[in-house]
Amino acid sequence: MNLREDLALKVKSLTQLLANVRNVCFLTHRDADPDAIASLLALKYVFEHLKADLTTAVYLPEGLSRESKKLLSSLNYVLNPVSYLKQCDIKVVTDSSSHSQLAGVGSHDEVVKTPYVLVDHHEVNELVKEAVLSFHYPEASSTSELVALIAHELEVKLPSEVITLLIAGILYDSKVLRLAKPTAFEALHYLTSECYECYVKVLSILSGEKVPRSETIAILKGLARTGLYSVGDYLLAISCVSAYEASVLKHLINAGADVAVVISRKENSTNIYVRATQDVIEAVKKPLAGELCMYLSKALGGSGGGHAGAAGASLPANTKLEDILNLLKKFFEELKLEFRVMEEGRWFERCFR
Ligand SMILES: [Mn+2]
Repeated sequence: MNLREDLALKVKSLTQLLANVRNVCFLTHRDADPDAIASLLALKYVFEHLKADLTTAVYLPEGLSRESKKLLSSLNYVLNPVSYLKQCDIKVVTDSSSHSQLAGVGSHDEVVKTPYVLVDHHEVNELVKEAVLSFHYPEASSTSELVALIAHELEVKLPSEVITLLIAGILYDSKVLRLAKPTAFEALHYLTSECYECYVKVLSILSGEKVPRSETIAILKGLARTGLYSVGDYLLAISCVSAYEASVLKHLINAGADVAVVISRKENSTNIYVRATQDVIEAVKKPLAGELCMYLSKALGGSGGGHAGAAGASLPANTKLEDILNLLKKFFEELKLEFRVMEEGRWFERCFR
């Protein structure tokens, strides 16, 4: 029997089960990620839709993850979880694989013993054995896709915010489909045929918050001014901006630079920010960004340090361009990485006029 046939049978049992209950408690794992909260809320919608007089409560041990909070707030979804479960005829547990993930359940002993329905996709799951009904399909890439297929089987028409949540849950757990299984595509086919805009909305939420215009301008200016250097087989990008240095660095590294340096001239200091990729850090066997910042500040005065991949230095305001370039050259040559100019750019015009 394939997953869809098995699921169809279990959906029948679920409908029968629902006929005999009035109070349902919904639970998911601690620090609920988007798949956990999406599958929980969608299933709650399905239950309430099937039985209008149902009383439901949501319990989240240790609340929501950062991504889940962002997801719900971008959908203006107001969730009122309870801090204590008093009584339920049945529990519904989504996306959880062990008792410890549900630990900290603030509830009556009675609630702990209450029979539960499980919907989950974790390979190893100790909750399956005692469940009264378990939709346990390790061949699925997310719990959200299972809930979508349950809703489909029950012919429950989902509202757009629930569809959006489920798509987000599927994309989150499948790492934007890189780990997606056939059931994810089946579920997405169903969900996007119902609401294609929901998919577009999830993509925009996942691609991050809207970047303020001033930041976009700083990024584009920073990229336009970038100078490109080779250090051994690696690429070093240097730019200059007066704000949003971290965003410019991120874009330089995303564009393929192995080491990125952004200089920012402030009234009382010349600030240097450095990023280095794991590749180059491993090659030089040194906490590269931190050491470079320390090296510059020792030679020029000021202070500097940080991690292997990200660091900063604050140098004197009157620091000269030639000094920085000479020190960069020396630093990399001491690491046996030959320093060469590939394309000067015009970052220094902006920083050292
Ligand atoms: Mn999951």
